[in-house]
Amino acid sequence: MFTRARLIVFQSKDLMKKITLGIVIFITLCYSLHPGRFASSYYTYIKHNEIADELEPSPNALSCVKESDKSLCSIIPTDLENTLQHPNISVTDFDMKDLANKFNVGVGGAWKPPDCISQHEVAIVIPFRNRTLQLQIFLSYMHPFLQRQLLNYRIFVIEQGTKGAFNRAKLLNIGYVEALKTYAYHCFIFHDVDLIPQKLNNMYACTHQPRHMSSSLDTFRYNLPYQELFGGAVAILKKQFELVNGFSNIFFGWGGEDDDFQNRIINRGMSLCRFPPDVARYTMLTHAKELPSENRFLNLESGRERYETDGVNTLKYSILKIVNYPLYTWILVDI
Ligand code: NGS
Repeated sequence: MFTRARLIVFQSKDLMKKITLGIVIFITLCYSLHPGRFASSYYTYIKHNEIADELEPSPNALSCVKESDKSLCSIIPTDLENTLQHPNISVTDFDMKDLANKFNVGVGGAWKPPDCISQHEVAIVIPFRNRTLQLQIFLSYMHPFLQRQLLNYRIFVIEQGTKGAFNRAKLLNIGYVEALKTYAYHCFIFHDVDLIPQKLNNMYACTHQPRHMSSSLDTFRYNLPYQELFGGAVAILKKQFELVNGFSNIFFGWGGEDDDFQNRIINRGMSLCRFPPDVARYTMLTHAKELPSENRFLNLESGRERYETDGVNTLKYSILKIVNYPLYTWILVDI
């Protein structure tokens, strides 16, 4: 009897050891598969009172002002009250038509302040396919939002015209190249169509270091899923994007391309920044989750070997159509 009891105690101890070992192996495996393992946290959190100093004005705007009778717009307008913004999720085609007139949006979705020279010359690039309603909600919300910030901006929607896996990163590279054909933008914002900023003081402009803009997302309960995340909406200066050779072109399907982009930036010795969480607040429009790509971890792991040989410098695509719609420039591409 005594021996049997000892045997049971021994066996359960052994079982506990095995369970503990299993848990340790599981955690180690999860960690090693997680994209965050390729980088520790390089983020600086900009404080509220530092935001104005951290914004990088466009040199072109600064030189334009010398030849103009207008003065520079302030780097952050003072009237960006901190109220929560709500997107109108039942926009109609009529609202869309009305918007361009009401907000004086120029053809192709471009606008600049009429009374002063904006210090921010920004191309907003949206990778797109099959999300028409979200695009309408986004545009109807964003034009008034961006105008309140007194930006010189234009919205470019880059649509993958071909079937097969979506290639977000390649569409963003195309947006960069095509936007520069229309104007010498100094700042690029790469932005998913389903993200709606909730704070007007979240400036859609570039900071000295590349910025992760959508770091406080309602679907993540305003927490980051992992510290290194650089997806959703990011702002980067043209010169920095050039330096990292843009995004990799080989990430077909969901996931990993944003982690690779972050690795490229860190590899070039830059650091990253974020606005305070109460400024960087976003709401995400609902949609079905995309199917993760099977190759994403392999592509990510071998990314470093391709920084120089896979990016804007090797980008190949053909334009199927370009239309300057009243609210955005639509570029349909075969990738
Ligand atoms: C990571 C993905 C990123 C993605 C992030 C957040 O796991 O591309 O989740 O996605 N990296 C890999 O798959 C290697 S989210 O939850 O916002 O859809 O951006």
